[in-house]
Amino acid sequence: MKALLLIDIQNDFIPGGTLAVPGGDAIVPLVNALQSRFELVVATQDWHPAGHGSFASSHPGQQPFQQIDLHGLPQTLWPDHCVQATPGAEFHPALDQHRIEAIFRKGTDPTIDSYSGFFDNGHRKATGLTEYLRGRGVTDVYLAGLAADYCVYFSAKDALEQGFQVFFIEDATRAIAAEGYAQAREELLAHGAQFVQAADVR
Ligand code: VGL
Ligand code: ZN
Repeated sequence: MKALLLIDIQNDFIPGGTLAVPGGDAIVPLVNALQSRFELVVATQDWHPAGHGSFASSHPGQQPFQQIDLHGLPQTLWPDHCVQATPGAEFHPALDQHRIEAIFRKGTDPTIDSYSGFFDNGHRKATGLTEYLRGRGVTDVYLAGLAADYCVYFSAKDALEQGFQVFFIEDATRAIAAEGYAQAREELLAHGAQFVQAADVR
């Protein structure tokens, strides 16, 4: 049984948003077409409280994209993004939501970031996504969404670790930075992930 996991297709990650992923809007038609090929579609939503510890604005003197230590974990600082209940946190208006059966929100703890849909960055707390998918009999997880080098990558990595077969739908993702994505791709391949194109998903 396969499931489609839609990662963070939210306004702030789309051109015009505060943490725009180049070409992020181009994936939406592909993602919409993909949904009918799956019995189960699940989404994640980056959902930060205002003043989240991953925001550069929470650290006087620091700038977005600098690296800091956040309570013992390395942290890239980001522009404020996906603040709970703001328009930037909403799914892209063109994203077809009617087949999304569950939404897993992450990044709600102000003290720790959460790129993966499965765990926070310290692997301290689970979101419940693993049990949800297992409970539905899912064996194969197909990933699409934003950003390829952050939340899609970390979700894919955790999905592999949790024992799922992982299919990364490459043309239904976009990266923040090409170098980071190239490295992430190599690592996922080495751990058994498969990279596929949307047209090849049946
Ligand atoms: C993401 C950076 C910060 C993502 C979320 O969805 O890839 N990236 N928060
Ligand atoms: Zn975030």
